[in-house]
Amino acid sequence: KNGFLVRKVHADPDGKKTPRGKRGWKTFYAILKGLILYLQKDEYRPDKQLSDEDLKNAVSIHHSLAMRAADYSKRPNVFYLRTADWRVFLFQAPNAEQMQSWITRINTV
Ligand code: I3P
Repeated sequence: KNGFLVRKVHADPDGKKTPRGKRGWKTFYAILKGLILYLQKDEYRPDKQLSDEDLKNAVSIHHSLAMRAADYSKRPNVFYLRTADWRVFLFQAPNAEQMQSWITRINTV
């Protein structure tokens, strides 16, 4: 599965609150491949190698949990992703259907 997602980093490993200055929303082209959610700055091109930045932004979804961010009302179609190392991301999908589809895909791998 792939598509555009807007990401906010909410908590760093061990659930530590992400410091100010690093909590802004940023658009990525997301690609879910196996147990890795790749977040690229540009749209995917098969010929293009992943940059260091792309690898740094990749998230392991092994033992992670996605759920609708029912308590977050500033933006629509937002879901939480809590990773195995207790990082927390918010992701905004383009619409409700895409949001649900990402949640289902992440939770059923
Ligand atoms: C953050 C940015 C986010 C905001 C966050 C700010 O600043 O303005 O949009 O989250 O608020 O800290 P920065 O880009 O300097 O990190 P919201 O959009 O959810 O308000 P927060 O610290 O209350 O999460």
